[in-house]
Amino acid sequence: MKTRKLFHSQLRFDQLDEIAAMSFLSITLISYILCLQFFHAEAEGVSVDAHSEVKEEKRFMQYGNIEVLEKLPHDPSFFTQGLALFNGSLYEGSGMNGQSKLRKLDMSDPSKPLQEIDLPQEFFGEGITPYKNGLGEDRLIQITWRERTAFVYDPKSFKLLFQVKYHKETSNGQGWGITYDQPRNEFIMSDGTTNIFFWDVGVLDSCETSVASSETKDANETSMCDVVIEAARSIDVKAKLQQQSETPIPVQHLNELEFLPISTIKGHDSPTLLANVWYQQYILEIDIESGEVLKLFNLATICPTMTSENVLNGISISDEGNDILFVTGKLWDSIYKIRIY
Ligand SMILES: [Ca+2]
Repeated sequence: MKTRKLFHSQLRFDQLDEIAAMSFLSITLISYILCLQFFHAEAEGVSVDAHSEVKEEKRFMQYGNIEVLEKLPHDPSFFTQGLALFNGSLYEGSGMNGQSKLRKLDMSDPSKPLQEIDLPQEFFGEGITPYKNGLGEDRLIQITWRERTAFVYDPKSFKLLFQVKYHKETSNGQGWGITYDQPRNEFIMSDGTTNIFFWDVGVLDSCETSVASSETKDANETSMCDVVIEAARSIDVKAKLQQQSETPIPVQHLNELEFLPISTIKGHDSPTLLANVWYQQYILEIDIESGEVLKLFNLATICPTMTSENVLNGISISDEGNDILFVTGKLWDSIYKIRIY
């Protein structure tokens, strides 16, 4: 946490001066993206379709659009780390030691929780996602930042079923975002680097079975399962921009994730991954096979002025269509329902 806060401070300092910020960011993807957006508006017209005659490796990232459909209230004290829809309701996880929670939101007023559970003080909550266990039962998992521990809940009863201590799951041992690819029964996880990891949900079934069969002496005691999770595969996320060289640019600090069953890109038949990037005001649509950034959605019009750590950090699909999302951020006072296209 300390390291992270120091890094935040560095970024905030740099962001005080626009020129300095542009200079600082020039070594990262966002500089290229912002420069392109600022100086080359015509780039927005470039699409994969427009280059359909060009070979696959020559494709460039597209620029998508957003339409704000609704502005809903959000708890401005909530340090949002994960947002996910289950059974018509939004679930939200928060971070910070001593303030990490899982909530089921009241959809008539999402600033209020219908149900809530706290993580112990020593855990810094991160991403959340619903999934189905091997018996087809609904579960919800919440990962943690550096504690290599996940919490598994029954999303209906809000009961904590068990904890998982995991190992070797990411490049740096950290957990940032998580989402669920149901057709492949895989978790998709970020760790704040350029890497995205995929691991078999079935790993947790043996945990759940062993927990269910064991007799817990104390009803208040949570069962713990210890597993080694080997990522089934991983991808490096990179973007190829129109004005740049042939070498794709790696995208660092991938954070909150959302699996998108149907791509927003016409003719792209595979599911994609949505990710927001720490301290940036956009969402990326990523090819889950190659790691290629297919599309960028600029959310600057709804992101509040960055004053501290109040960054964009919550993406969930809705039940109103694949292209309708809920988005929010750390300490934001609003959740937005948006359409992406
Ligand atoms: Ca999400």
